[in-house]
Amino acid sequence: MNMFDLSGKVALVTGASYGIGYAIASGMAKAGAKIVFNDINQELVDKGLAAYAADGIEAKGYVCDVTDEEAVNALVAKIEEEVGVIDILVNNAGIIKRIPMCDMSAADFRKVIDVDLNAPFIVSKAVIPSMIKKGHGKIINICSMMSELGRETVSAYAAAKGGLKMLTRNICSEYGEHNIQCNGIGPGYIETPQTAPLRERQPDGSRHPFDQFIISKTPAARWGKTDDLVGPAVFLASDASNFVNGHILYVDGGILAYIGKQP
Ligand code: NAP
Ligand code: GCO
Repeated sequence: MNMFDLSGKVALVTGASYGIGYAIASGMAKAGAKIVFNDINQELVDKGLAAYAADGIEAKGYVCDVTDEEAVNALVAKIEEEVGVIDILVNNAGIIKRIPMCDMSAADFRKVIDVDLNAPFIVSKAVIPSMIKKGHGKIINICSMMSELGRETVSAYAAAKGGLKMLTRNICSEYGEHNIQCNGIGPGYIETPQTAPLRERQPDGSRHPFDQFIISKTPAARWGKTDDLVGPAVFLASDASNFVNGHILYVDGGILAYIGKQP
């Protein structure tokens, strides 16, 4: 079972002050990894550091906007100097804007693409050279149900996450010969701040219509929890997945396999 041990590995998880990134980073820490994370401002980084410390995890946090290539290159150089070469990268940072496409500005569309697709390119490009020198590396891109499906109001997000699926496959294709495995995790609908608007109780105390819809579309009949993603992430970060490459591991309670319950 040592194949799942991450001891001696440095893991960078982007946007990991809370939410899915925090859970994945915490799980990797418990598997032995040294955790490094970034977030968009010092307040969030401090919030994350306090949370990791409360969980007994010694993490290092840095302020960095993942869309800023110069800042990302400086961050990776600083991590390599202060912590060590990054063995595991989780491209987790992401945003969503839920706006009907014809009402969405090009600027809003570009912003989502910038964070959810351009940034994983930028950060992966920054860490791959040292992974090649070291002779191994793991890149895990946090994809989505929207890597496979569309729905109203999430055109930019679906385009980005669909692109992220193919960027995952291309990094696999281009760098697999250097013993770098690049895979994706496709979470289903997970209880985090990002999906909180879809789960808000209605004024009459009833469940949000979208909440009820997702329950009917999920064989597990529940929203996912961030902890549901930890095992899959540790697997893809570990030696247990050294011959798994270009794969999107959907952790969705069965949504993609299911036509949905008859009303
Ligand atoms: P979240 O709660 O909104 O957290 C996203 C994190 O990324 C936040 O800390 C956020 O900081 C950070 N971030 C955003 N833009 C950034 C930037 N430019 N530079 C650095 N950090 C940035 O989201 P989540 O639900 O945990 O989702 C994490 C990832 O999983 C995202 O890629 C999301 O698309 C994906 N995902 C989520 C679900 C779900 O159901 N929740 C399902 C599938 C996939 P701020 O607070 O400043 O924005
Ligand atoms: C939405 C949700 C989804 C989830 C996730 C599903 O508005 O449909 O935010 O996009 O965030 O990506 O996998």
